Amino acid sequence: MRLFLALMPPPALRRRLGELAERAHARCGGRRVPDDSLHLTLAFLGEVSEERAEELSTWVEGLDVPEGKWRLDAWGAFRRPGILWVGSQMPDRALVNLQASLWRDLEPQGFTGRPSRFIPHVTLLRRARRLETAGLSPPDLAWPYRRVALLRSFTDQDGARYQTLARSPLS
Ligand code: 2AM
Repeated sequence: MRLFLALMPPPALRRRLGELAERAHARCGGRRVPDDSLHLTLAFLGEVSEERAEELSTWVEGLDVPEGKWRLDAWGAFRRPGILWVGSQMPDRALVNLQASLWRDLEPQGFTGRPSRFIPHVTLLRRARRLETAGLSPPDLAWPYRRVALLRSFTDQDGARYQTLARSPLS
């Protein structure tokens, strides 16, 4: 199964992110990520066996995640796959530290997908027709977080769907 670690937004923020996705979609087209699927990826783990997934769940359930607040104040894009995202002008130090601490545990477990540069972002649109955000008012949202989720990604007729396998305890 395909697994990744992420932060999932609290419900009120999820709605606000959904509104941003709606505005971005009206301007840029493409496939809007459904509200239920909005997330911040901290580590993409790729294909993992069921046994490995159980070990990862146990590890996640024992993680001590410091709580934090991420400020989202910028639009951004990854040109090649046509991804439009919301994130921050400067990578948030606490999130960068959290991502690094997760990879410090994952690498000795044999996971090799650590990106050379971590750009914290929430994907709102995939395969956007245009990636022009100049006409959109800048985002100004705060994301309070306390725990990390281990998610399974699978595809159905509506595109990618996610299932939560485990969550770290509340800090
Ligand atoms: P995203 O955060 O930019 O959308 C689940 O598939 C999540 O893991 C996606 O949201 C995606 O990033 C990220 N992801 C998917 N495939 C990936 C890959 N090959 N390398 C890195 N991240 C990937």
